[in-house]
Amino acid sequence: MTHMALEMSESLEERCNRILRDMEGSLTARDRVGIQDFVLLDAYTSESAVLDNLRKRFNENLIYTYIGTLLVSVNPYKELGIYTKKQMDIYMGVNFFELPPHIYALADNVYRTMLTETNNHFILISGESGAGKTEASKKILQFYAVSCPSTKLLDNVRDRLLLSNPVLEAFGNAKTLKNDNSSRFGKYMDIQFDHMGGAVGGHILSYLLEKSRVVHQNHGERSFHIFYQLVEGGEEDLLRWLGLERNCQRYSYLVQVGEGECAKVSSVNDKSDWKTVRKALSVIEFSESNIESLFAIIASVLHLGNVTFVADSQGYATLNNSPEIHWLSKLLGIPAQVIQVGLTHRKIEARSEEVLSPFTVDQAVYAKDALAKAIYGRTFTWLVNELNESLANKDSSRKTVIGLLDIYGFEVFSVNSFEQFCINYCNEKLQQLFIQLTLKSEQEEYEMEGIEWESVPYFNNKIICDLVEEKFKGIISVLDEECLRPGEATDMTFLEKLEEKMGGHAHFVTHKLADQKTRKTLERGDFRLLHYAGEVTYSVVGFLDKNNDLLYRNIKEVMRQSKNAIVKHCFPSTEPDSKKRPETVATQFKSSLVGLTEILMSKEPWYVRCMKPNEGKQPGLFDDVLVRHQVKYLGLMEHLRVRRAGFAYRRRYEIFLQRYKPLCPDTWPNWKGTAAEGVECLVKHLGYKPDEYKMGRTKIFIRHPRTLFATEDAFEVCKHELATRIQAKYKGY
Ligand code: AOV
Ligand code: MG
Repeated sequence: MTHMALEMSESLEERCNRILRDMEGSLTARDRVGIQDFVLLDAYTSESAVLDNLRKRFNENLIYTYIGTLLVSVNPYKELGIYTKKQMDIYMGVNFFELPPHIYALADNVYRTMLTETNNHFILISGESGAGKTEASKKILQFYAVSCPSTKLLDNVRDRLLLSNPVLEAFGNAKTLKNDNSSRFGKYMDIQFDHMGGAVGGHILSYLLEKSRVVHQNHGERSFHIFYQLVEGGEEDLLRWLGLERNCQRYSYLVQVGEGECAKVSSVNDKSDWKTVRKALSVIEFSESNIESLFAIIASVLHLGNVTFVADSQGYATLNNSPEIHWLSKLLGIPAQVIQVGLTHRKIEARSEEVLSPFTVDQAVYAKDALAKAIYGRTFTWLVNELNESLANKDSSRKTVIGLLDIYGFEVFSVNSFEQFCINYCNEKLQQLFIQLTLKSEQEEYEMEGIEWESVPYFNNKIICDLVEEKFKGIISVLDEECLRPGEATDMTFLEKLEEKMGGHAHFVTHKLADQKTRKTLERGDFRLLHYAGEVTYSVVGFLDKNNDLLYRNIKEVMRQSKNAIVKHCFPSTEPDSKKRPETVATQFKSSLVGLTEILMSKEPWYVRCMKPNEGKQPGLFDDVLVRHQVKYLGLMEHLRVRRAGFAYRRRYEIFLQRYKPLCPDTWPNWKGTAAEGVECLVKHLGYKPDEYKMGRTKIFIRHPRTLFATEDAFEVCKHELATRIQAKYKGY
C-alpha cells in the first residue's frame, strides 16, 4: 500500500499498529519464513537466533533481511525471479517497511531520501569474495535505470550506465577459485540525478586492478574474461586480422605452466558475452578505430605471451624473428627490429652515456611480463576514462548523486600474495569506515546529545589498519623502505624487517615469532595477519617486485613510438622521467583509499552486507559455520544491538519543525518559542508515545522508522489537503 492510498481517517497510532502487524506477520508464517527485520523482535539478540532466522528465510528463498535500514543479503546461487520489471514497480515509491525486504526497497529508499533532502548518498556493498556484491550493485543500477523518470535524452544516459557494466566486467573480472566472475578491481560509481530525479550522468573511479593476472593465474583460475571472449567469440575476419587462432590453448598467458590447459568455466558463456561487449562498445560510442585499437592490444598481449627467448653463446637472450614479433609489429605499429631490441635490452647510463645492456633469458622474460601487465593495466585505465567521457553530464546545474561502492571482497587462498594483501587491506579500511559511521559515531552522538546510553562493545579493527598503513611503522612503510634498496633488499630481508618491527603485535605473526604450535602452520617465508575477517597467511615471495612494478625506461620509449592510438595515449611522451622514483603500488593504493574514504565521508551512508551461504557456489546449501563466522566479523550483532537500543532516525529540531509544522495548529504557520519546544509540542499533538522518541541537545531522536514514515504520510495528506483548499479558494481568479 502506498502512502497515496493512505486512508485519511486512519490515525497515526492505528497506522503504526497496522504496519507493525504486517511486518511481523502471523505467528505461523513467522515460524516458517522468519522475521524480516531483526530489530523488531525481542528474541533476536543472540547469534544463534540471528543464524536461525537467516537459515529459515534462506530455505524459503527469502535472501534479504533488514537490520533497521541495513540490508543483509545471502547469495542464493540460483535465479529467484525476483528482479523483474513487475517487482521494480511494486517497490517503487513504497515505504521501506511496508513490503518484504528487497534490494529494490533499499534502492528506492535511498533515491527518495536523496530527492526530499537534496543531498548526496552512497551505498556501501560489502562481504567476502563471491558473496554477491557485484550482483547487488547491478540490481541497484538497473532499478534506477528502469524506475527513474525518463526522456529520450535520458534514455541514452541510461543505456550507457547499464552497458558500462559488461564492458568493465569483461576487462576487470575473472574466474577465481572463489567466484567465476570475481571483480579484480575496485569500483566506485556515482550516479548523478537532476532535481526531477532523472539519471543524467555517471562517473566511475577504479581502484588497483590485479594486473599480475594477465601473465599468471593460479591453478583452476583464469585471466580476464575479455581474452577468452575475443578468442572464442571474435568474428573470423577479426581474428585473422589480429593473427589469432580460435583456440585458447595456443596462448601461453592463458595456459598455466604445468597444467597445459585453460581453466574451464561452465557458468560463463564467452561467446555470447563477446556479443554483449561488442554491442555495448558501440552504444557507448567508442569509435570503430578505437575498438580496433583496443582489440589489437588484447591480441598483442596474447602474442607477447608466446614470445620465447633463447640464450646465445654468451648467455644473453635472443629472439628469432618469430611470427609473434611480426604480429606485435603490425598490431602496435612499431618496427619489428625496435620491438626485438626493446625486449632483449635495457638502457643503462655508463659514464654519462646511455648504452644498451643485453638481458639474460630470465631478465628478458621478466621484462616481457612487465610490459604485458603495463599495457593491459594502462589500457584498463584508458577504458575507464573513455567510459567516463561517455557518461559525463554536460549540463552544469546542481546534481545530487548516489554512489555505489563494489570492491573486491576479502579473500583467502591456499597461497596468498601481494594482491590478496592489498585486497584484504582494502576490506579492513571499509570495515573501519563502517565502524566509524555506525557503531562509533552513533554511540558518540548519543553521548554528545545527552541521551542516556549504555554503550555496546565492539571490535575496532583500527589496530589492523594501523598495522598495515601507519606512517614509518606500518607494513607498507617497511615494504617501501626495502624497495628503496635495490640489489640489497630481497623478499626475505623485508620479512626480517617486519619481524623486527612488528614482533609482539597481536595481529602479526611469523614462523620465527610464533609459539611452537602455530609455528607448524607457517613456512619461513610467510607472515600471517589476523584480519577482522579471519587469519590470512601471506607468502612474501614477489612482494618487492610487485610493489615496485618496474617497467624499464627503454621499453616505455619503444611503446611511445606506437601507431596504435590507445598505446600512444597510454605511454605519453610527457610521462615523468623514470629517473625519479615513482610511488610504489601499495603507497598509491593507500592514498587512493584515503581519497575514497573522503568521498564517502561527505555523503549519507547506506549498507548492504552480502553473505556467502557455502564455499561450493551451490544453491540451497546453508553452511551454519560459514554463515555464523560472517555474522560475527561483519559486526552484525553489534550493529543489531546498537540499532535495537538506539534510534533509527534523528533530525535537527529546526529541520524537523520546518517540515512538519503544518501538522499542528499550534506550530503552524509560525512558532514563537525555541525549535526544541516547537518539536515537543508538535510530537505531542501527533501522539508520539514517550518511549518512541527522545529529545537531545540539538536533535529529536525517533526510535522506529515507522513513526517517521507515518508522520511523513500525514504530511503528504496535509500537503494535498492544503493544495486542494488553496485551489478552491482561488477558483475563478
Ligand atoms: P562478489 O562481487 O561479492 O564477489 P558476485 O556478485 O560476483 O560476488 O556473485 C557471485 C555469483 O553468485 C554470481 O555470479 C551469481 O552467480 C551468484 N549470485 C550473487 N548474487 C545473486 C543473486 N542475488 N541472485 C542469484 N545469484 C546470485 V568478488 O567480486 O569475487 O569479491 O571479488
Ligand atoms: Mg564482485
